[in-house]
Amino acid sequence: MNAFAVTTPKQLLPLMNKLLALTTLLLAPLLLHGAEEKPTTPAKFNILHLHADDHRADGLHALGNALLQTPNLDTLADRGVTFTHCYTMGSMVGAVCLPSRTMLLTGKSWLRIPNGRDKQVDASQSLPKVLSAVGYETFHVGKGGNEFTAGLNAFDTSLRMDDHTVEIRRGSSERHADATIKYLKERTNATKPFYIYFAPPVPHDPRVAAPEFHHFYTADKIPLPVAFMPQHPWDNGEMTVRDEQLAPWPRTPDDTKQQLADYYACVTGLDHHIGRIFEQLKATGQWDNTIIIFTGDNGLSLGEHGLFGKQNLYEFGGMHVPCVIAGPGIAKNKSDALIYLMDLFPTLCDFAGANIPAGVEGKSIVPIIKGNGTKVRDVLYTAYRDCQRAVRDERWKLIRYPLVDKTQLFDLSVDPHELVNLAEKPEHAEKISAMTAMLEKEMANYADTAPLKIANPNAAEWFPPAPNAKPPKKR
Ligand SMILES: [Ca+2]
Repeated sequence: MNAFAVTTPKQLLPLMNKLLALTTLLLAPLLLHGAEEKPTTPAKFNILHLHADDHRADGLHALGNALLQTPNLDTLADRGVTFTHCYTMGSMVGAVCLPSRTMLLTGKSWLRIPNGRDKQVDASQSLPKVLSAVGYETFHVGKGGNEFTAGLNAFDTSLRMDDHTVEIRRGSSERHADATIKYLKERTNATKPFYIYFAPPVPHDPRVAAPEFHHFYTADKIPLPVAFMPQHPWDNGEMTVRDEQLAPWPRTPDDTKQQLADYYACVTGLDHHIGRIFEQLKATGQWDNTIIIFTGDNGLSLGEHGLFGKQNLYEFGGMHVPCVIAGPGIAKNKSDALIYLMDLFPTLCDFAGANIPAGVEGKSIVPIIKGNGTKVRDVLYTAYRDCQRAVRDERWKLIRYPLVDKTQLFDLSVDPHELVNLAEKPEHAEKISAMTAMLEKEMANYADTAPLKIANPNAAEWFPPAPNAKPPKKR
């Protein structure tokens, strides 16, 4: 059966009306004789959304990291659509997770969800509510901190596991998978389709997995990232945020390799336990009936450009995330369309046959998944607080740092790791003007009024804190 044959209400309406008329006609004699047959509703596919925490866009073997061992999640890329250019739009706080998750569950852009926190964001039209209204049973298991609480409360069941200590975190993937498997086992006779939002705090730091997963990776065998630098070339406005303090300054090759090894161990552990969920789906006959989505809430730098956090706009950095969608009726494909995580909101509505609520700004990527389109927007903008703004098209990318009056221009077609700043070359002045205008237009579209130039910019040069200095105050 084709997944989309049952999920496009406009096309289906005439057919459904005909079917209803036919059913009524056929059942009329039975009903007259007191028979108990009831008209059945069309079957819908289950939705399993696997949403990892701080998962890099290249964070699977199938997504380009040859060292990583992720055999289970790789099967999704082997049979579904891989979106290579998916992003979260931006963040007004260091915890990029928070607005990212709120945008996902509301379908709205970063500045239209106040600061992403529960009390200021309306959850009445959140994704679980919308899917529930068209007959889905909704289940969430995941972290409770830095989350859109009202959105989580909108699920029929929401299990929060706050895995703050290192020892508890070691078993996080396993416990989240256990809870999901238990849910699947206990609903074997359920008549409703499910929407599962599986969102464990992995591979977010602390980067600890069960020992068997750490054995897969030896630090000295891991190459340094292509864009490794001991220090970012200037103050990007968020140099000492919590995540950046996870590694010493200047960044060292040994420490960076160890952090990569630990991160990879967590990813492989997550993949292993997701494999157990897949087995359970197969055991209960749901595998062929379930659309599976794998994404991350935000990306992460791991030594690139001297950074270790998600508070930056580099491609191998904070906003770029993995996105793979597989399931019934979805053919294997790869798309470089510029998409946002919030596009999943209307996409899931289309899968489920739900109307998209007013105010949703994401765009359904179902046409791309179906092979009926190649893109949903021409350019993509990302933002971090008031200190970084970026815009990219298929080839060019501009990053602007207003607080220190710095600009970067990259030709991503030849420089995917963003190593050669063309903004320093006068022949690119025209391109910078065009990209700046493009950025201003996107900012206006998303109600972003932050200035791209300020009157008295700070000095760009940056000096790391002394090794034993007190951690800087949180802003
Ligand atoms: Ca995160």
